[in-house]
Amino acid sequence: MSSSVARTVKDTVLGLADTKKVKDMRPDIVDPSKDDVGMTTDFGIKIEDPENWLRVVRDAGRGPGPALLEDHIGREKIHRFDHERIPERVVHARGTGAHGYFQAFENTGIEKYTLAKVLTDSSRTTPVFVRFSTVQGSRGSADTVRDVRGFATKFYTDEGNWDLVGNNIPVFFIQDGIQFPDFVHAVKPEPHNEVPQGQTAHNNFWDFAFLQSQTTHMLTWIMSDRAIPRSYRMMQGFGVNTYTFLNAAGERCFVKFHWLPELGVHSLMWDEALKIAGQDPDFHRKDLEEAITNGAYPQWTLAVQIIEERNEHAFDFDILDATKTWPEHQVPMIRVGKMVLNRMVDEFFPETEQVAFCTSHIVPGIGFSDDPLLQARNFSYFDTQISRLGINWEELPINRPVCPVMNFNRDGGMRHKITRSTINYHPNRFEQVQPTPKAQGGYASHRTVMTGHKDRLRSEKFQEHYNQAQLFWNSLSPIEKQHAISAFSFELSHCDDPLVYESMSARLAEIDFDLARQVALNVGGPIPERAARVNAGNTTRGISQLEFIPAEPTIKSRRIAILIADGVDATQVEALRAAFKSAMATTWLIGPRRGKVYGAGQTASSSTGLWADHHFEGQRSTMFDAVIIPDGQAHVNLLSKNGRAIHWVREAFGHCKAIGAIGDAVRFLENVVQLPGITYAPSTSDAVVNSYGVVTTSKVTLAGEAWKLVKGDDTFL
Ligand code: HDD
Repeated sequence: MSSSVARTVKDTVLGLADTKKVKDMRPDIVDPSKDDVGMTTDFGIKIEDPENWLRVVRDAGRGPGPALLEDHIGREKIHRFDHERIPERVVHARGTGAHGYFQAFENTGIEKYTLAKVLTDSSRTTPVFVRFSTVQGSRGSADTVRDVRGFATKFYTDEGNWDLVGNNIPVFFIQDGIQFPDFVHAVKPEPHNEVPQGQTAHNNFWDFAFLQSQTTHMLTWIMSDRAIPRSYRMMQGFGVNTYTFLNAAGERCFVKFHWLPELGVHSLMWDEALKIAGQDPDFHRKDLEEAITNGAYPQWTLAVQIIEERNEHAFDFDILDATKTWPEHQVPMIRVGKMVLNRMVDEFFPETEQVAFCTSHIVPGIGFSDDPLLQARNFSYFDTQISRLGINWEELPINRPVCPVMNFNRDGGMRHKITRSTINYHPNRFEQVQPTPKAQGGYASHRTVMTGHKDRLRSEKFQEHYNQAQLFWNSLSPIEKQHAISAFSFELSHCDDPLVYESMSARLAEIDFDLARQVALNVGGPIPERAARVNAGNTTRGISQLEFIPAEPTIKSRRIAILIADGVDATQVEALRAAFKSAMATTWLIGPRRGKVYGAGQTASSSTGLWADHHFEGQRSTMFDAVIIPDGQAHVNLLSKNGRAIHWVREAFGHCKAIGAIGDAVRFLENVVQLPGITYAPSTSDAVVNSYGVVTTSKVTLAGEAWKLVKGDDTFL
């Protein structure tokens, strides 16, 4: 009964999410809450007893004897269980996904470059499925580890599936896909002991990183705050590789894809990320679910950078090199549409685990470039799906297109489709299943003249590995640089082979003298006397996270803790909750125990009281974006004697979170918690201001959303 009620609510809330894809999958959904059949085997017979194996009962007094292999019902159950696991993804094993839609903006002018209707037709809503992931760890690893995040989008367009398989970082470790197995072996847990999990902080990774100087630019990104996002909803996405657009006139240009999050780009602090990995390893997974379930649908703008064919060689880097960005001051962004995620999956395995992306899935108007990383990817993804899911993986509900599929590909393990025809080849005497001319939508590759000789090499510009690493470094704000220095130092401290940490810290002098010197000091590397190369101080846009603060900061979907103890001003707490709710933030009452906490004048015997969602130990400050302490003399006295409550606020301060206190609670902050740098508002006001934000009874401002980019005070952690 209760589950059917919950189900109805979910469907109503997500009514808007009925995209063509969601409808397409509906016949495959079974709903046990609406069951009128009862329990059956997989071959459909009704089961009488699922709890007792068929046994030999010798006589009434001695109880049952041997179990019989004959029990086909018991055997089927065990067989099915024994084979539940499939190989996890060889990289990006840990992830989560959601459904949504994409809609092109009007009048973007993008049809000048591409005939892809998904991008040009603003009247269309294209269903999407997005899977976010980490790279290094296995399926059960923690969400908040330092790592690149995968950002893979499947567009179910009317012209077929387009998979944009990107990351939250715009460049990659290597330039040529032939090195991918070596790179992945080096980054993954070491072969002799399978350590470490969810980390690059080990000898083999940094050994490879040093020996392959092409990784340098990527290293600066993954040691920055980008590699510890606050939420999947607060990260950029990048197609990384260079693709091509083809327009109706048959003209080609080069393109890079970008996702810009509506909420801005925000990160955790490293100490926070470490703690959350233990306190709640599913932090990002739950965050996405919480936002979507509460109707705070995450949203991104899709933007493209375009380089016309005639300008391919006009840059001092090779535009087909995946270790290089196209600096925004040289190649501007064109915003082409928005993506909204508005529906969680019904079941994780058939949707999120079985979704399978392929960079080779593109639609008319989009093409590949000669980027050697992309070319290798185009082979690798299809191939890996065969070992993960079998050759008919494209027939699985989550993977099949929403447009018609018709061809003579046949058979193979687990074929689902039944084709009614005497013909299974082309051409055939009945002219069944004809190709579509280009003018009517048939996919045609760009006609390109090719001459050359076979060789294994990279272009000269591919040999330059440090310019953009330095550009990235110079473009960070001072505090972001400090964070990156700490990150390099943490990682290299975990390498115990001096050959590794000494050579790698010396390499950093190619990027920046100060970076190299500070890291070397921290990790015991050779202290450089000068920079290995001149740093002219060039900077570019789109690097520092400070640039991604939304014009109108919002607390929509932010988690706000309200600390309470007996004697709290309960009316004020209710008012706070209502105010935050109307701003679409979630509030959580944290008290001395989960259960009833009584406000001033409330008693256990009356049916009043506030329900604390967690006790101080149950959810730490790390789980929240801001904390507010309401008024109430007795409650403040109790909090003042509670070491855990005091630590709660001090830790929030150390992680640069907005902290608010009202009335008597100001005394708690001032005299007991003793936070430095706080301007206490006049006693008549209900606001407390710290350098990280303003909290009032109706509003939390997260210091212009730059709140994580000031240096936290380590002494409070
Ligand atoms: Fe990859 C998975 C992103 C280079 C081979 N990759 C995978 C996923 C993402 C990326 C987001 C997870 C997809 C999902 O959620 O199912 N990969 C990238 C990016 C790259 C990149 C942005 C650089 C531009 N990858 C890359 C190379 C190769 C691969 C060079 C091989 C030559 N990637 C794979 C794979 C995976 C994969 C082994 C594992 C699971 C899967 O494909 O479906 O084939």
